[in-house]
Amino acid sequence: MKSVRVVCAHDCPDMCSLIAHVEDGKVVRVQGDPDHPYTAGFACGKVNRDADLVNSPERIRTPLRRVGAKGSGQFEAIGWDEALDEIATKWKAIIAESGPLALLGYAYSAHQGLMNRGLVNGLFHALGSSRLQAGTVCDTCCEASWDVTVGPVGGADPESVVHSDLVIAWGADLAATNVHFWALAEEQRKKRGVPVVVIDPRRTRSARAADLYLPIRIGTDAALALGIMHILVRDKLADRAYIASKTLGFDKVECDILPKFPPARVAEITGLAVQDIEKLAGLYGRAKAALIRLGEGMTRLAQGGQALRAVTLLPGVSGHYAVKGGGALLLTAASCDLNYAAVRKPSGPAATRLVNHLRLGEALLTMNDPPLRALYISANNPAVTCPEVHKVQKGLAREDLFTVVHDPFLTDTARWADIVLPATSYLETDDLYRAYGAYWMQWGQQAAKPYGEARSNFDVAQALAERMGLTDKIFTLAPQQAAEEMFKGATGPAAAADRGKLFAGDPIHIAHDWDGQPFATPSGKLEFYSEQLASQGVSPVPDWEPDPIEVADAARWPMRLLTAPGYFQAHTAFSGVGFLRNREGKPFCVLHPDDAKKRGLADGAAVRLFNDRGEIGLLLRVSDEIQPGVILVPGQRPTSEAVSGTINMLCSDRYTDMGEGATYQSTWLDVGPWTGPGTGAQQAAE
Ligand SMILES: Nc1nc2c(c(=O)[nH]1)N[C@H]1C(S)=C(S)[C@@H](COP(=O)(O)OP(=O)(O)OC[C@H]3O[C@@H](n4cnc5c(=O)[nH]c(N)nc54)[C@H](O)[C@@H]3O)O[C@H]1N2
Ligand SMILES: Nc1nc2c(c(=O)[nH]1)N[C@H]1C(S)=C(S)[C@@H](COP(=O)(O)OP(=O)(O)OC[C@H]3O[C@@H](n4cnc5c(=O)[nH]c(N)nc54)[C@H](O)[C@@H]3O)O[C@H]1N2
Ligand code: SF4
Ligand SMILES: [Mo]
Repeated sequence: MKSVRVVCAHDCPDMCSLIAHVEDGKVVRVQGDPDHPYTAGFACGKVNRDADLVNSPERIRTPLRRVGAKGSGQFEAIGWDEALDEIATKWKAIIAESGPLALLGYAYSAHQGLMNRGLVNGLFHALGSSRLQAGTVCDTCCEASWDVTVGPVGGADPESVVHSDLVIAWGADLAATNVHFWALAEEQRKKRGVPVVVIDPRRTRSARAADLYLPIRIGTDAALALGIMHILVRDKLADRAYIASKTLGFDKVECDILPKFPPARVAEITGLAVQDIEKLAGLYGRAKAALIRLGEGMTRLAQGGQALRAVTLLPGVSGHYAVKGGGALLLTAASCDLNYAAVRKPSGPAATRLVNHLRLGEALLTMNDPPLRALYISANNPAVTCPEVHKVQKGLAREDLFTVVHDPFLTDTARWADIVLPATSYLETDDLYRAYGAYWMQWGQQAAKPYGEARSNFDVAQALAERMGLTDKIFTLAPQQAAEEMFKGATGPAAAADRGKLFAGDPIHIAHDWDGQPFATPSGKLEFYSEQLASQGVSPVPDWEPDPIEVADAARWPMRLLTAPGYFQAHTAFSGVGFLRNREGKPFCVLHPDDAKKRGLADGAAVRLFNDRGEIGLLLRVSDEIQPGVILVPGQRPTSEAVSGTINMLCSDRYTDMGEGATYQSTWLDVGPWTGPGTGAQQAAE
């Protein structure tokens, strides 16, 4: 048995260094690297099972060609050359007739490696095809909000929490999505008595462990943040020197906005107790180095940008942005200045037609001049994870659409494909990684032989580039040589990395030696007033107002959707592991006991969730971890696992106020007994 140091490629801020134990070219166990300071010797509950993921008997072994009707899931095995030739022939014919805009490459984040993620995009960039405006299903709202406020620059180093005297998890279930930061925060709490506050509509695992938990009403975070500012000003806890030297426009907020948010009104809006709001403001105002971990949870709704922006401004009022261990952390990646374009944009037009990631269905159904005729999906499962899934399915069902899916598994999306290609996982390919929630960079080498005939994203992008006649050098380089290209023109700590050590597998710390949080806004300051927002027609100062469409929906439907990460499933990426599927349980929703009682719904029964967009069937869990009026649906699960359907069938593809992101939680619905095939008792017994 040998041990290979690898890097976790799953979509997660921690980017763990891992040790893969390998026997006869097969990974038999994966564990956290004890010699990586942030990973600290442990992986999460999901990745501890990654040996089961890479060796899953559910993986695809060979390329497949559709033989049945679209979506029937009937395929025949074919060879790689046959598959790649067929793809290239089709693409060339489509380009000849309709131009390259008729092609769409759709690849996002399930492989965090910069090569395996980047080169697929590089292929479509060089082909001049329509391009994916990627990430709108995920982080573009929070990123746009952070960028107009702080600028495109990383936030606090999570490891600086050793200097913090207060930690606030705001819209982030750290015990699920950021376990290494959570472990560090817990350690500070135990060792130094640093209080941990959780602000979340769900009493999550993190919330249950917190010193103070605020069960905030969904979509009201801006009001709470402004209420805290109101109290800080009232109690003379605002850092006036910091505000004067490092921020822009606070006077306007103080005059026009804060008077609207006294504690009593904030309590009314947020559903929180006045005492809790006062307690939080007192804790925050008196702390010397409070660290806010900003989660994306608060941004997954119509006014999500305003929510995150208001919270991001808080350390500007307290002055904690100046202090080690204080400030805010959303993402860190913007401060890793590698030359990404070397891989992602080798050649091709600078601008092209864009397809918003969350409106794939709409694009497939309505785009014209030219219509989308070929779709290549790599490392995504939009038939489950995109809102308005019905539209996505209708688009994928088009007979005149040539769809290729590259994935280790025959996903819901792959079932619609004309050609399916088997993909390797991170354990079967080389790549360069940099974390998006910590300041680390690392090379991960291939640990195992590919499963069956699986090939990596990088490899397939090169093979297709060759067949399409692309001559950019990047399509001929080995992964390490391609990674070297990213250092040309790079700046900052990443550029200064010792590449000998890097490519030998050593983790490289790439934290900047900042004296306080830098601001990369047009003014160079933390912007309480944003001219950029004003020019987009968005309130340039933070504010909270009810969203008119949400108000109208709330008048028609009794319940609001709360979406949260799964503990043992992350989207559908681990659905090939039976153990984890069972740990997570069959796809379920959670109702407060009052709501369940009102409808005569019992714990364990199959229930019907419905709105104007359709209906789905899930199993019911009754729990007071959420407030009445809310239906929690954790994760997005494949349709085959559920009583019926998947949650995104009920979610609209409306955009957020900033960054054109997804608004899953601006979804209203109702719930009742399941009346379709399969009864609650049968489902629960399965
Ligand atoms: N209702 C609702 N919907 C949501 C969210 C929500 O909160 N609520 N969250 C959204 C968010 S944040 C995100 S990021 C998206 C995620 O959306 P997706 O990216 O579509 O998520 P996954 O289900 O993880 O799909 C990833 C696919 O990549 C495959 N894969 C893994 N590794 C590789 C590889 O190396 N190569 C290739 N080719 N394939 C690979 C996996 O098998 C899996 O099928 O979902 C969004 N959807
Ligand atoms: N185990 C696990 N880990 C994951 C993932 C996963 O699915 N499972 N997904 C990965 C991906 S792709 C991403 S983008 C990250 C996302 O990770 P996070 O940034 O943590 O974001 P979310 O998972 O969307 O939601 C986090 C929390 O926000 C809460 N929330 C929802 N609405 C509101 C609100 O209006 N206000 C407040 N204050 N809180 C709210 C939810 O209840 C949830 O507990 O996690 C990554 N890590
Ligand atoms: S915590 Fe995140 S980075 Fe670490 S092993 Fe789990 S998924 Fe991978
Ligand atoms: Mo995400």
